[in-house]
Amino acid sequence: MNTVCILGMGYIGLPTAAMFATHGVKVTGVDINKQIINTLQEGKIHIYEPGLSDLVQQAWRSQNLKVASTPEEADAFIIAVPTPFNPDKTADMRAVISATESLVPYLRPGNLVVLESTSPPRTTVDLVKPILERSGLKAGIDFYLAYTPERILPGKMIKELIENARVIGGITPACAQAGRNLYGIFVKGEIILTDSTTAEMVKLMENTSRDVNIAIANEFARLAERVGVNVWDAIRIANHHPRINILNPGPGVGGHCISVDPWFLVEAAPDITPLIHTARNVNDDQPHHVIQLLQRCLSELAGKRIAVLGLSYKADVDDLRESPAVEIAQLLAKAGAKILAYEPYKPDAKFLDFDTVGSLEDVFSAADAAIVLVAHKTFRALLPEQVKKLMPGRIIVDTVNVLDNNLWSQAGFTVSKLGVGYLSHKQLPAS
Ligand code: SAJ
Repeated sequence: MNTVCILGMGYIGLPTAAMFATHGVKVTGVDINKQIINTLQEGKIHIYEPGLSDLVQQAWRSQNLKVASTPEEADAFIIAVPTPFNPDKTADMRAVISATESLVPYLRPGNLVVLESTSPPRTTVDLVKPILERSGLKAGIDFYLAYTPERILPGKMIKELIENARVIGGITPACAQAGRNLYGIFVKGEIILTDSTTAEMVKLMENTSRDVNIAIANEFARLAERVGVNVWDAIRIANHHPRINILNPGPGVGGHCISVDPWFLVEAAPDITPLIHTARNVNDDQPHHVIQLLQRCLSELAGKRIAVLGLSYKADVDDLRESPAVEIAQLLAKAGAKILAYEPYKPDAKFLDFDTVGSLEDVFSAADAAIVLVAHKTFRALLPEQVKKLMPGRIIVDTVNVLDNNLWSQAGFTVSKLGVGYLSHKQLPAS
């Protein structure tokens, strides 16, 4: 495989394109968004991900990468476009459909087409295959067709792209093998071949399993608050058990994967997925739980000036999609609080319903209270003496367990932590 055309230059398509280009493959990166194409052509990238900028620079220097607004002929096509959900939580497959349609005129016998977008079970055979066959070519006979889910973790993408095990599901064994020939160019992790529907399920099962496990951690946090226990201590102790690995509670589950993918399984079979559905609801409800926590500390939200620390969906990434932190800031603003929010990885992000600032100094400057919503490095490093000089108020709420309660209490702050019961929270009166 000497040439690859990748549709979608987002969080997955761009690093994949750069990876192939730096491994000697001629790559055309396609995106329908002109702004993304312009940014890339200027030698910049539109995504923050450690190491990605260097990798893309290397790809440009290799002269194997080019970007364009429309596809062109290639040995292999990779579809890496978003699959968000509709307001009714059903999968929005419009981008997959139009990307697949756009490559039909360029499809030639012997080509390989790979879908990477997270998709409901059977998408490759029931949706993508019939569209591609409009070319007059037969999938599995005239061209190869496969599904390979991306499983890289934002924040560690480059390493995981190379080292993670890769699942490749073909609509025939030969299609899976063709996928192996392509991804074997840079993947060092094990390549596991299967059929396309199994590969789709594997991806959805992984993210759903994580969602359900986070939901139980969030429920444990609520229980701990009720019975007067510190859930973070309890989880640490429980995880000493050789077969237990409880995840962390937090302000909710965000991002474009874990908070979305379980719905694809619920959509596929609503009558037999009550656990998945409930876990989604528990995690979706967590921002409201955080609001209650704040309400207990401040008694009244209306008129209070609150410094919101972090807006991204998780620590040390710049991605604000489906972020519970953004939802919490919006809910607080709706309750009449005056919000100043600071997101160190996207200091220029603007929102309609609350204000943002570009520095720690500004976010604390007039606040009655602060709330940490994301465990960014900057917030982990906060010291009470520093914040004392910046913030007039002395209330701080920690939803991600980054503050040392003793240290902050000794410095004169009232610290409230998600998952820590009032009985073990001497400074807080019971609500
Ligand atoms: N979260 C918790 N508690 C935890 C772990 C995470 O509340 O113990 C929250 C995070 O703060 C965040 C959300 O869950 O809001 C999701 O974060 P994450 O780090 O668990 O996952 P993502 O969405 O960044 O990436 C996931 C990964 N999937 C799994 O770990 C099974 C990644 O490997 C996938 O490639 C990615 O989804 C994807 O693209 O599907």
